[in-house]
Amino acid sequence: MKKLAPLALACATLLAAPAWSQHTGMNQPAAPAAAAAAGDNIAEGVVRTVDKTARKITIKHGEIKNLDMMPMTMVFHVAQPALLDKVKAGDRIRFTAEEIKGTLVVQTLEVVGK
Ligand SMILES: [Cu+2]
Repeated sequence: MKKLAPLALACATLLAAPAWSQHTGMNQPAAPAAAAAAGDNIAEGVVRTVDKTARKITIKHGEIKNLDMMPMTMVFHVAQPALLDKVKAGDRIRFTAEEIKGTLVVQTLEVVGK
């Protein structure tokens, strides 16, 4: 028991130190991130196809943080059909998407390059 006591103390110190440093480390970037929450949800992609009749758009997109999605090519629905009027295949876009009742829906869309 005499040998265990200092060991336990050392372990407690080792565990406590990273826990504290991680905690403060995470808190510092969290504050500005929360303020720019909307900006963080903006994803980038390239339009592959536009289907105005079905109100769908196929986007080769980068990471979508709010959907926890890795880069891929996939079909999205659009919240407003008018969003599809300003894009065509090949356009580079910035967009936001949300999952609504199991369907991924583009909420906003902005062309950043042709
Ligand atoms: Cu995807």
